[in-house]
Amino acid sequence: MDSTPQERLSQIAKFSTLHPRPEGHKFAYGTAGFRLLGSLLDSVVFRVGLLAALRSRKLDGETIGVMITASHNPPDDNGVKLIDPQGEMLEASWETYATKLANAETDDELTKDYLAVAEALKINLDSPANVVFARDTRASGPALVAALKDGLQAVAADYTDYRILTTPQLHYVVKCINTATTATPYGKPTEEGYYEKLATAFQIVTMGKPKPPVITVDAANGVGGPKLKELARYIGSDHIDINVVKDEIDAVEKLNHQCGADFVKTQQKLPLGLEPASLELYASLDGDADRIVFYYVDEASKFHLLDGDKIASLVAMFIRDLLAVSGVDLQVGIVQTAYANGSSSKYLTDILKVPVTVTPTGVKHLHHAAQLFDIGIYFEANGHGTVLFSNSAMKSLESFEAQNPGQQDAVTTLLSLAALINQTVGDALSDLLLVTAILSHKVWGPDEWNLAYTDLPNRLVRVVVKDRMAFKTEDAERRLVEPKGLQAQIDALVKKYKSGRSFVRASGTEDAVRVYAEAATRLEADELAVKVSDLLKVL
Ligand code: 16G
Ligand code: MG
Repeated sequence: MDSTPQERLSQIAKFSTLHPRPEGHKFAYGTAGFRLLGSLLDSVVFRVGLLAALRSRKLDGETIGVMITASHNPPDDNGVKLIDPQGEMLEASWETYATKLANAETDDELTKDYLAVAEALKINLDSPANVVFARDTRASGPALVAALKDGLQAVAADYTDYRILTTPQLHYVVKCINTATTATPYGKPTEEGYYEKLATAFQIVTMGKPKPPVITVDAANGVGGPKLKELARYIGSDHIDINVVKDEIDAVEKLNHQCGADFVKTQQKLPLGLEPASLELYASLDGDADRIVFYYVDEASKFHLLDGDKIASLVAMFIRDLLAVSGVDLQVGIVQTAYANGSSSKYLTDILKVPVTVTPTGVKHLHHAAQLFDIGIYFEANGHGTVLFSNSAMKSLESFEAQNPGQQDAVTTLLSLAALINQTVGDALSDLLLVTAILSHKVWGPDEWNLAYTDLPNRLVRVVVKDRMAFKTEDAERRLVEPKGLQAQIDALVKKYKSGRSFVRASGTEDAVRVYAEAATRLEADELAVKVSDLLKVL
């Protein structure tokens, strides 16, 4: 039944009074959505409900996803982000509306802002709205889900609660729902559908190959633990051996604590308490399982990190070789950020001869750049990433007439890889299967994988400054434009170091700037990082 604008206003206001905005906080929808202390998020999540419904209505009732998670952040934090119909990140122009609604001071202002967005975008508020949502394992999750439901009810949106999922699982579900009646349905829009699709694809990709190396996975005591165990059960122990550790989801305070992908990558060391066997393969997920890094220790107990750059290189090599065998002519491209180790970019460009594009940090930037290739491989060094097969690439592969069994094998493997890889967003579980499947094909352990190139020693430093917004960059964040004069000082320092490289950018998720430095030796990389950081301290 159609309602009047007045009735709508009062309905939203009625619910909104139950979710008052905490005073003195400025909220911003950033690279990872809204993210802050869970106790401050109630009003924000309620308002995200309003926005999700608007977004769905704007897109003719296509289903929008809302994920409640704070990824690798400490247990008391939480966050919320929207997922667009094809399983992509929210369209950037809508981030402003999200920020606007979140910051409305009063219930009145909120309803006005809401109607203003609807009017500006010509949204029919009586049309259907469909939203699905899920959360990670954080203690603040259930209360935030209640706030979200109130937001959805306030604007009469239809919704389905998928309860606890990894972030990439929800992205998968959103895409499945919105492609269900198209010529290329993505899969069954359920958690089981996700496991079935990945398990079947993994079995096909590795058919006739030896079992991949046994892998021990640190699940950061987050949602990835139980989900990975379930996935492993679908695949079966005849095909893969996955040993999950750090899977205490009920010990909420242990989430991401001295373990997980972010800890291992930034500290460049093992999760606390892990006692690795030499030359065995290990991996760490983050708190919502959209990110993964691998590692191992060698016979001399030396720790070796196999990060997003190493994953990209392994995958690029494998796909390039399969294409060469198959004879299908498709263009492969790699997308990295400024954080990619210089050695990886050199290996990809000079040895594999695959074009490398560099974008600013943040999944959405890499994702869009990867869409420009037939097969676009993107990974951030921190372990976020996936591979995108364009529609035309899929058609070429599906219609290819193989001349011999070798070609047929290669094409079948490529097609199953496309099913194995979660193409909506980087997915730690899917990436884990991708890597292990490649290792199974190559009959490699982690040390053989690591041989492709040697990382330049590097250091990442977090520096708290007075105003991080004063740091403006260009050239995919590799150079500072402001504060004026600073880049010239960095250049002068970098010149003194063999294979030196350093850049400074404002964090999108924390109130700080980050300094990255790499150089020929560990000592020099550390020194360069310290010297560049010192430049910032005088500001
Ligand atoms: C967010 C981004 C991640 C990026 C990181 C950078 C998504 C889903 N996540 O976690 O891609 O690497 O921010 O953080 O886009 P920073 O701006 O604090 O360095
Ligand atoms: Mg994450």
